Amino acid sequence: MKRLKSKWRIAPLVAMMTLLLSGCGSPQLSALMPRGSVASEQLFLIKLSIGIMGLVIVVVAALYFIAIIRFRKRKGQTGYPKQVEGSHKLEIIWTVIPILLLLILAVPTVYYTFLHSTDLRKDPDALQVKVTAHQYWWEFEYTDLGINTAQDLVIPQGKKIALELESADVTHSFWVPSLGGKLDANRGQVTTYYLETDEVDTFLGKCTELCGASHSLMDFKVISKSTADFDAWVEGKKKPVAVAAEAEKGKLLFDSNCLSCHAVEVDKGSFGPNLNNFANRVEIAGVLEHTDENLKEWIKDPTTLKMGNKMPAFKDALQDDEINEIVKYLNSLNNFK
Ligand code: HEC
Ligand SMILES: [Cu+2]
Repeated sequence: MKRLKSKWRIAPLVAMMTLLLSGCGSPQLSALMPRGSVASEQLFLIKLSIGIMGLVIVVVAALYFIAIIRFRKRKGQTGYPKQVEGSHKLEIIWTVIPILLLLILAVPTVYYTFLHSTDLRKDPDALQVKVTAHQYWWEFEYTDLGINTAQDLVIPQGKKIALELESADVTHSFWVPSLGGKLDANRGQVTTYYLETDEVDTFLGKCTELCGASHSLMDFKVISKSTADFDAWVEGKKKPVAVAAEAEKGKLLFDSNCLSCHAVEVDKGSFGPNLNNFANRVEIAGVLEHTDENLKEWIKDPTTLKMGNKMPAFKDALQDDEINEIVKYLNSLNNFK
């Protein structure tokens, strides 16, 4: 009775774990809920290898229990049981079956590994994007379109995105769980890879190579749009930057304090993220909700929000009202109103 009771004590724990674990995974950030062809094919490989390994475990465990139950020493039994050493039949069976299983695993794995690293940089039907990883942000350069942006990778639905990855400093790793991955971004060495999705949504991306103090905050978004919306986005990005009258003061302050690190023209790269059309950035620095308050906090002291990042603090260099003016200017950078 006592033993039974203690067993039941585990029940709430199991129920809690079930609840907790069933909450795991969001459709924007889960390799188990693929939303594009690469991720689906990768999930197929995961299922295939788990299936084969599960089968091996079940068969081996069953044989093990059959052996210890059926062939255990019985009462009155003496001498050695029949020896199977050197049995050709058995040796062929336990050599051929694993070879076959490994072949079933290896053929699709090798096939998809090579397929997914196809270099599409010369493919005229693919959208060309050069990805540069920085501590701790992502730069996206649309080499054919003359667009340089950061944190938000906007892509057209149903088109292959040819990615060319590199790093500006240490090794990072590019991963969009719902769409596929991962792939290292190294300094001085280009790696290639592609992604595609038929859906319109915002997917979450992560750096998955420990790259420094704010590694876990090195997030980005992949925003897929319909072809028409994507074309409109390209057009909007390329419109010349118009400065509203109420943002003039902020622009002057920005030009003298920030322009050395942040390009605002659409096609320029810079030491920090390009801030063209910054008002449309989903989050600030990839991780902070995009509000005026957070933007002010960021400018005042970025390192408390993202440890070790390379933007200097302006809490001593600029007055609060100057920072307010700059925020007004950044909010005015919007061609999509
Ligand atoms: C020394 C170079 C440097 C200067 C000067 C600088 N920044 Fe930055 N800034 C950076 C870097 C690097 C990042 C990326 C930080 C990260 O996420 O790791 C950044 C990020 C940002 C972001 C977030 C961008 C995004 O994509 O979400 C904003 C907004 C920003 N800076 C505003 C400013 C403003 C306003 C000024 C001037 C008052 C300024 N910065 C001055 C280097 C600089
Ligand atoms: Cu990183």
